[in-house]
Amino acid sequence: MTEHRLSVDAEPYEFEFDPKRTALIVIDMQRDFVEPGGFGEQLGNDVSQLRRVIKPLQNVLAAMRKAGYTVIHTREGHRPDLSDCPPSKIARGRLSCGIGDAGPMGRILIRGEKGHDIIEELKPEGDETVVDKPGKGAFFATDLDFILQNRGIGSLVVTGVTTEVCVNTTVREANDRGYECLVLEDCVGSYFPEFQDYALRMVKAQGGIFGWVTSSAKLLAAIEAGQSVGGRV
Ligand code: TIU
Repeated sequence: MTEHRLSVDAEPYEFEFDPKRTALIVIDMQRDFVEPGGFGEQLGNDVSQLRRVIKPLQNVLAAMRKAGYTVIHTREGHRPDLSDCPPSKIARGRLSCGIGDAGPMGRILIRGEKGHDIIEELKPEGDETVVDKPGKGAFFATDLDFILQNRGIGSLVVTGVTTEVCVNTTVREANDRGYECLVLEDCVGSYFPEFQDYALRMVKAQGGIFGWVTSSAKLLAAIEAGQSVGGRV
């Protein structure tokens, strides 16, 4: 297979990738994080802060689906018996209504409950992979690495929530495993504006210590200028 590389304007310098070996990863765009009544709100957060990523992420999803890229969604959550949830995670925050407890959208962060699922606007389509993860990082205690290896993926376009928690943890895990990560600044969101700023700066500092950062507009321009992936690896 001949390599067909695209380049996108990014920080700290241009990000080069082979579309056939690149996947879009959409992290934890679940009701429990972006709608009232879920885990995010129970932690004391204003969920409306995260909703600004929905529209640009819809555009990126549509363009990358159309061009034939691999698309992977993740969901943070646990088995109904909580056997995959560390007691320390359940206890954290001393919440009156926390992980496993009944909330307005079902049991909080429990697989199969309404709140745990991905929001309607960004629902997985067709054979897109959904990775259920018990931790903040998408590689911890999941088969994500195995799936990416089987598909020959070496680069990740990273989107989702929250920038400083699950996105940052996943980028660090991916980087240590040899993946090259491009984070889309308008497609990742934080409950805290200052954390958004610093979490992105942490990724791209020191010559791109964990990866690259760009905007969805710049990535879409690069994808449109290139050709479609033309079938998976
Ligand atoms: N609390 C917070 O900012 N995030 C999480 O608990 N999970 C994810 O980021 N997905």
